[in-house]
Amino acid sequence: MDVSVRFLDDLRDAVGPQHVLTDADVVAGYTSDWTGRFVGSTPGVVRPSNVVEVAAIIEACRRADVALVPQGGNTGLVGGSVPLAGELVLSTERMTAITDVDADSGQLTAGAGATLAAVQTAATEAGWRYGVDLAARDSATVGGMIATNAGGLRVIRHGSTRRQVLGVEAVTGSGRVIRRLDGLVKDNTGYDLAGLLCGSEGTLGIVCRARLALVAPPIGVVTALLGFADIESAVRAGGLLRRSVAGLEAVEMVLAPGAFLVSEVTGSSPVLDPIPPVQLLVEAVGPPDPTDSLSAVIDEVDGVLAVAVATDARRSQALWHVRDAHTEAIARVGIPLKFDVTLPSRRLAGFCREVVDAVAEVTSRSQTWLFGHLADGNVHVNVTGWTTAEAERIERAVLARVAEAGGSISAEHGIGTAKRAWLTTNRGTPDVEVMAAIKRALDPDGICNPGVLLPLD
Ligand code: FAD
Ligand code: 2HG
Ligand code: ZN
Repeated sequence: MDVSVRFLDDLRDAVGPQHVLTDADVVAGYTSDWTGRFVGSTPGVVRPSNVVEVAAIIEACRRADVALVPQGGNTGLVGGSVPLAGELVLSTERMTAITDVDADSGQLTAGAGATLAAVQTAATEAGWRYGVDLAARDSATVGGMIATNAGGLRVIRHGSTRRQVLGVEAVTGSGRVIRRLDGLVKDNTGYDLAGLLCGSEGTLGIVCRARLALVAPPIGVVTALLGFADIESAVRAGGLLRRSVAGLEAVEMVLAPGAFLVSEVTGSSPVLDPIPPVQLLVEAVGPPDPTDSLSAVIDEVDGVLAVAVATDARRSQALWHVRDAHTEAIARVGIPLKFDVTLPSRRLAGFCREVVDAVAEVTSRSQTWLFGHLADGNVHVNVTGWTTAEAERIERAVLARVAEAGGSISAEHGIGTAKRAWLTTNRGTPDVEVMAAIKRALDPDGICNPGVLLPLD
């Protein structure tokens, strides 16, 4: 997209000349996504430090009819954070302040560019904990996590990002500043605008700050790795664990091919050896100390082939490794096609079997990797070894099957550019029409991330 000298001058006036990057080598660092699958170009990267500067950028974009893509940690996995049609990039990397930490109410205010790890540290220092965790914690930002309504590893206990957000400060595409950072736990004064921005993927406006609720810190953590012969047994175990273990925080699934890959790529010895066909990583927290109650329930689980248990942080990390390292390990095999789907629990095991065969029918050279958040019915399907000519057929093999099974084509990563063609199939025309009306109301000039989420007309 060509932009005028006048437009760039307006941006420089808004944020200071040193925060408008146009050097080709420098901006190249903002134009490709984490997977390497989505690569674009941009006339510049603008780096505001606060809401006033963001509002001025939005105003300049509206005047000049220039579209922008908000970018946080750029760890998104659906091609939503990069300028695929030559948009301006608005980077939140300077908006990192964490302020107004309230140890009494368990709340803090975080800038959109603050990383998840920084929020977790601030929460811990205040004697609390942040409810969301995911492996990209060192780079993923508060703004990106709100925009994608990120889920992660503890959704069964604390919910996705939306549940942690008490209010936001944001600038809509129409230039309006909305701000509710008082941290009211109860507030029924009309539409929930912060909730609306959760999962909006930068299409309605820019999140600048958020008031986040914290959760009580755990006292006593027990982690277990359980081996099973098949996914059916693992799903049944997940149900029993959920109804029997009070402080259950995680029930994550990995399969043997992924576990072998993690061992090979990272040079680590598998905790369960021989590697079983299916493993569940289970974590429960106290108070009271959950070790005995989790062990008692594990004794009742049918079909357990092997067990490892950890009650200290170092050993627990060793158990988590096989799950945490999956995304990075798969990236070493090749650029993956990523699908992030939810199935009704009763369809999960069947889907996992069928999807591997369905992808193999499209191309026998590809490899399908399955893992995910079993207790949420959320499976991550990654396919490596595909060619561009095969991508669309693989997409159909996976996503049509999900839609038919009554599942969701995006459990937690969002629609981005990768899945926008599938949104109407999954949500239906009335839903998508309402979404488009909301988009028009908040972003009448269509300047905020126009290439993502909503299908092309
Ligand atoms: P970006 O990638 O920069 O942007 C993501 C989207 O948000 C884009 O559409 C962008 O335009 C928009 N956006 C960014 N900032 C703003 C803002 N301030 N205002 C408005 N819109 C904005 N995701 C999960 O849900 N669960 C997981 O368990 C998980 N694990 C991961 C593990 C790894 C190793 C990796 C690489 C990714 C993982 N992800 C996971 C995906 C990713 O981390 C999340 O989607 C995260 O929320 C993205 O944050 P980000 O700051 O990197 O956002
Ligand atoms: C996870 O659960 C993330 O580890 C990433 O959501 C999933 O790499 C993926 O497909
Ligand atoms: Zn996930």
